[in-house]
Amino acid sequence: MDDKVIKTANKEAAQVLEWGESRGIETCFSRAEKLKSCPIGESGACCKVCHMGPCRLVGKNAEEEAHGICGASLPVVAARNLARMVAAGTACHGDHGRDMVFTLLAVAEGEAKDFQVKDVKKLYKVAGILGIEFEGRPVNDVAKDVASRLLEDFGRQRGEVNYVKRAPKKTQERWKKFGIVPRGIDREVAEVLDRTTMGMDADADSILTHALRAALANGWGGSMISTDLTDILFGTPGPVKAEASLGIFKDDEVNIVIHGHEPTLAEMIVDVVYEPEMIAYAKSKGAKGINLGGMCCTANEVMMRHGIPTAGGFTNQELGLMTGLIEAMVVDVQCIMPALTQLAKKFHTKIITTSEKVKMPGATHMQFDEHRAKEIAREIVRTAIDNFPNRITQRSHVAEKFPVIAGFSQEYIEYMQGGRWRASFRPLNDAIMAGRIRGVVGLAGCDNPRVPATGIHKFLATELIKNDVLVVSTGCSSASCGTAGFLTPEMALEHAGPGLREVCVAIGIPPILHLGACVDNTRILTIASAMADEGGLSDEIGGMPAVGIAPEFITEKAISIGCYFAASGVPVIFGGESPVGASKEVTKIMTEVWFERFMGALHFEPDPEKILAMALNYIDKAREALKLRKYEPGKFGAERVLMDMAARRILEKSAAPHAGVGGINEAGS
Ligand code: NFS
Repeated sequence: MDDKVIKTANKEAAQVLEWGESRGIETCFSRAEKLKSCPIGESGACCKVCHMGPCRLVGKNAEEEAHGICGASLPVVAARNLARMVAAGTACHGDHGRDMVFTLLAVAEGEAKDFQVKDVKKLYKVAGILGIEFEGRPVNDVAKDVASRLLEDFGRQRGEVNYVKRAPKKTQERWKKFGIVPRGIDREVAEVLDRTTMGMDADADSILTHALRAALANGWGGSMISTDLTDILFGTPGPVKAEASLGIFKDDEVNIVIHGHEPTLAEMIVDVVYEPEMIAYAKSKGAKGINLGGMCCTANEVMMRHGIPTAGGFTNQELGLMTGLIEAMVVDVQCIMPALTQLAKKFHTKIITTSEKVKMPGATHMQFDEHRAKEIAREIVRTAIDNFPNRITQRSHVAEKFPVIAGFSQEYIEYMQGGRWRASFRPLNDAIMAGRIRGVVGLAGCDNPRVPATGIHKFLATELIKNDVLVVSTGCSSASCGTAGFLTPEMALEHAGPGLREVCVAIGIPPILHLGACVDNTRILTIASAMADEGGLSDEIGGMPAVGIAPEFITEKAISIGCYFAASGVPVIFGGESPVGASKEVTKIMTEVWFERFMGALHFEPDPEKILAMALNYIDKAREALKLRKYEPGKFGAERVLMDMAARRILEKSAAPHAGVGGINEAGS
């Protein structure tokens, strides 16, 4: 294996990296090589919660014998470390959800004139879930009530987070039994920090149980709120064509990258770059036009709704900058490498920060405010255009880019299985029962420079679909699959097993469905709940032939996501070394004990082949427990015939219920 392949499995990324390395430019890849991680901290055996330490709980019998100065055991220290990661991840997604609530509230109160409720149908759906009357009422009144009700989820001290009731009854019963129904998002985060400080909870199981409660406050709270309100404000996604690669930048146009997570400013920038005056302004500076691209989860948000191309996930952010073609990288929140501003000094790129919560020395700060959204978006785009004459790089290092089909919301997946009038999960459940589809895997999470970045995603994506496993992807995993050219219907013909291929061809979908950003992992929760309601499989989320995999995880957010899936009943496998690997007891709680209580688990497994084997084993075991037909490639049981596209079009002449639905749309149409 040569050097570039070891660092990143993405050919275009390797090309840029090679160019940068020949000029001595530092990136996360070179830093990952230089900075060896501390094995004590890496495995969760280091306690830093007070100033008697840090205490390092190491030694031959550390599990039983090692203690911190206060007496905390290794399992307690490891459990505390994991719980604090969950709290941070929940806080991060929770804050994102809160910002979406404030935006909806500002829109409903007429204070954010540049936005409006785009998906009234989804607003009514959410109002219905929350028990808010919507019929015959002005849209903004309903929106105000929805926003106000969801805002209560953050500060509630007693009771339950609103969306808990969306889970299947049996799943809720398990949560009640073990005391992990989340009350308020902020309360659960605060309690993790409280419980895990020095001299508090000294029982690893108790600490981890509360970590699950905080994680559920993310999955069925912060993140789910974020997904719903983003759909309400900007439209529920339906299939859309786009492109993915570092090759999306154009030599003769002003290139702007929107990077981060919150879609509010990004939505405005999408509007503004198409304004004739703005294009004329770009031409006045010598450019042929304006080219907008995305990075990380902001990319996923605007790709899902507008077909804006993505330059890739987390590890591509520095490489994008190194193309020398970007006039402005506009960042909002989360997963923004502090290295960007140092690197930008070597090029003409302006790093523009836009959030109070993310400031960087060396960046230009242009504070976003939803009350003056378009005005600020125009200022940002003009700043990028003004920078075009400063560009030194003449030509892109990378030419190749890949087509992508994105935009699979729960609403669209339901629609595609029966049309407007018969939308349901019946065909998917039937296909699983008959063994055409072996099971479902959520392939999610970050791409990591400590492994051949994006490579494990690519390996698992191809192997899973080869094994007739339907893959749904989110976050940087979607970027990894997209920049590899995997998010197309052709992927089914070339790589999927016979059963999955047949289903994909019948419905006209790729075998890997791009569900959106990391907060949109909650779409998987609501899809799994709908499948449980549909019948024929498990009557709760637990026990479904479904697994979550985050093969290159990096962030605390990913840990929080892994925990809310585990608590909801999904076995989850993370790649890389376990952040609590030092403690056998903690490992056992997260795998065996959680499986017994919730039918979910959180494993850490560095070997991609083993990850695959574990996932297939979980799926087959679930099939067996549900007494489903034994999976055999190419051999299926009887099932209902899926409607093909042609038949569905005859049935439906009326307008599609969701943006982009009714066939695959070209970007922007
Ligand atoms: Ni998810 Fe999205 Fe990517 Fe990881 Fe970061 S961008 S929120 S955390 S690195 S998948």
